[in-house]
Amino acid sequence: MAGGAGKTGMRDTGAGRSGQISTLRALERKALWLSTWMIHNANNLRESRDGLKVGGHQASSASLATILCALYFRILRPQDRVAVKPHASPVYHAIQYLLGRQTRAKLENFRGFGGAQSYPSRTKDGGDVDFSTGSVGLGVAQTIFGSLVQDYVRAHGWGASRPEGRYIALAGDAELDEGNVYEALIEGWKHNIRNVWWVIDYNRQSLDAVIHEDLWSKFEVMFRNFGWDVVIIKYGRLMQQAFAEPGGGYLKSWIDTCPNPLYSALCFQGGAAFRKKLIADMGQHNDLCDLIGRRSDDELIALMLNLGGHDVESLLDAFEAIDHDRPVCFIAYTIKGAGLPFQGHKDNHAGLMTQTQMEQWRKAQNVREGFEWNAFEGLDVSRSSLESFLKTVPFVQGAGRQLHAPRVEVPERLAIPSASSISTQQAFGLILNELARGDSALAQRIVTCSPDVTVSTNLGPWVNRRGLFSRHQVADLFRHEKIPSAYTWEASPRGQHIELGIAEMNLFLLLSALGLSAPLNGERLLPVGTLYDPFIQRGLDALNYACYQDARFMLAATPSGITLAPEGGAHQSISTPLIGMGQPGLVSFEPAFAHELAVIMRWGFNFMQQDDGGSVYLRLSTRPLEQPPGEMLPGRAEDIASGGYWLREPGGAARAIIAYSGAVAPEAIEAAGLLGEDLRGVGVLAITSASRLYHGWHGEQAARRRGETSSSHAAALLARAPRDCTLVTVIDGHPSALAWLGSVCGHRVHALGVTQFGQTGTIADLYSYNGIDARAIAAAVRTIAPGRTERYFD
Ligand SMILES: Cc1ncc(C[n+]2csc(CCOP(=O)(O)OP(=O)(O)O)c2C)c(N)n1
Ligand SMILES: [Mg+2]
Repeated sequence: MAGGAGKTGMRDTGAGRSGQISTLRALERKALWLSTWMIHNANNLRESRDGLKVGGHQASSASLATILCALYFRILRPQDRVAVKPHASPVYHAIQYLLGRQTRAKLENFRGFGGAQSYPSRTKDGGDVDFSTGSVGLGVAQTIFGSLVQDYVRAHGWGASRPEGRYIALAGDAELDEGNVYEALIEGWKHNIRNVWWVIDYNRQSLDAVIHEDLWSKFEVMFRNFGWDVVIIKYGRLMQQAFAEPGGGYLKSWIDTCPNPLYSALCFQGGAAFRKKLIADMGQHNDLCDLIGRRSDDELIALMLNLGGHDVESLLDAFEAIDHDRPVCFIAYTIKGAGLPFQGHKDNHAGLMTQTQMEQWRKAQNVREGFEWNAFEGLDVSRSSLESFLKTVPFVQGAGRQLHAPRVEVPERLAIPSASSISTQQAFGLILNELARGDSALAQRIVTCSPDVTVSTNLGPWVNRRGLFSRHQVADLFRHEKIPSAYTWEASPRGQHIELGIAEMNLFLLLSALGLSAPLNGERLLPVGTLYDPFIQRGLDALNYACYQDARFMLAATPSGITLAPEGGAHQSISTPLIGMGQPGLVSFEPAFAHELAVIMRWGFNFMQQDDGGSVYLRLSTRPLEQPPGEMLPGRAEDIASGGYWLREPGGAARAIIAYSGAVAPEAIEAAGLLGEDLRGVGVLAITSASRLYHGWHGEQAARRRGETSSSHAAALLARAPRDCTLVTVIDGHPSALAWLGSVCGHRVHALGVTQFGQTGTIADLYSYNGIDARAIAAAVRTIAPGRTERYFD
């Protein structure tokens, strides 16, 4: 066995084992009770406050309750990392409560402000949520990348003193409709992943309805195809015992061939309905009729509900049998809503028990009124044995499960590429190359990754020096054959670049996993990912997901805008500056010059490590620009990092200022020159980060509303422009990204930018076509600052 995750538990088959099973069954009942009560309680509160009643996912929770109990109370170790299907959040919280890891107050306030979250959230629910979930499919796929990062960390010689963990996803069956799951599966296979378990809650229901027949067989083939083991947990102990009785074979084949919707409907209808149907279909088999006849309606429905995923013993057997580190997919058969009045009903996703049903359910659970939150109420296992069992649960042994890693020292400054004409994309490659040449702590902890655009985003020099990561040595055959190539493509466990296939979703999930390495592995990594800017939109939900989890990474998106001119409309990005501003957890920058980028990257590596920091998005260009001569002025680096600086201060009598971002710098400067002969003192404001400026200004307004004094960088910059001058903004992106600047000090604005799908052409063609060339900028100034400037615009 290669991995340290190893066996999951001691396989005890004697009296100890049966005691354990009955304790687990009691806990399972309690977890289910608490989850339904929590939802009922929350909905009553909501209804009285807002008139809103929403589904609380009682059915989804019931579906997964046994599986979660088997895992959390017995199988999981503190080092294991789990993504729980979003709609099982109530039962997840109930289990944490039983383990003493969740407070009653939070449960009472489930779905309320500051209460336990509707979907498990690592930032809001705290320590034991390893991966947030909510947007289905992402948490599942995240486990693949989490395990890859664990391998990366250990291959680099870090964290060896800690036991290796498993990365486990509890997935709904309909989650596997999400394409990103398969993208991740392919990537996982390429990277030879280990220590991953996916447990599929195969309740054959999604939100709207009962799903297609035989999906399991497709899953099975697919997972095996990608090198996974597949374990099907279909029949519980009661079923297995019944199958061994005379006539049991007929029962088994009836179950196996029963269509999903029918099985679900019969579960909803109950034991009598099952009896009727079984006799109608198989009444000619006397021994089967006897088998059924020996059971009351209650016993018959208990038997038919005893699918593998509802039988803790069968689940433990399946989990404990795994003694290797290969990835495993468990397909656990369940009934959505099992045990509750709407079990199996196709509409049960948002189903809620009525007051009367809840009352009956409470009595059936032996829970006295007023004792609903009591963890030990109404169980047939003594409080003391439950308490001593809970104390020995492996998952809660040891210190907290969230780890910490020291800060990685970032040098005082990053070397600025010296070329006189260079693009920000080239500068990015050179800055990383310079880091790669040295052996600073920063260089050691940087991990780069890219979805098949490593070379075309200028990561090549870094990869040449630092190598590709793979758990096994892989030689560069071209090099071996002495075929000249600019790039070394050699992989080893020491490599610092993770090469991905094209799927951008995977890039963001990997960045998310790398960016959580400090809390999950106790080892800080500083991930840098590259992609083409327009394709951020392809992975946007995963980017949002990474930020929601507070993963920390740096994203270099290049080329961007229409400035990639001849590449054409399909590769041009227009609205990404707005994503950069609108995405919480992400700070975006769009520098024009190499020295700005060096300052921003340095700032970014620090920001990624601050408790109140976040991730960084660099929107970079392939357009080489003449670099401004001379040294940076004092204070300039701070201004660049804060979002902007005056490239040319406005004169006291200035009637116009031009604010630009990124690759259109030469046009802004040229326009100011054109205007300068007649309009005196036109200022040029370099916006390095609209997002930093905006958030600073927004924060200032919020502070003022609270009665605090505050000032923002945007306000400080714009206060230097005369009050009545006009502001022309220009960006190779959506104009609204900068248009708001006028509101800071009340300047009139004319916002230029790109609002339509692009064209191919030269930069000059496209800037002119979209009205962001020097002429158009100057013309915009003319419309809002009329004066003697007309002669330039004929
Ligand atoms: C990306 C995304 N799309 C849609 C939804 C809305 N949604 C929530 S649950 C669900 C179906 C879940 O079915 P399954 O995964 O089988 O879980 P079950 O309800 O059976 O527990 C859908 C479509 C979502 N949460 N995320
Ligand atoms: Mg389902």
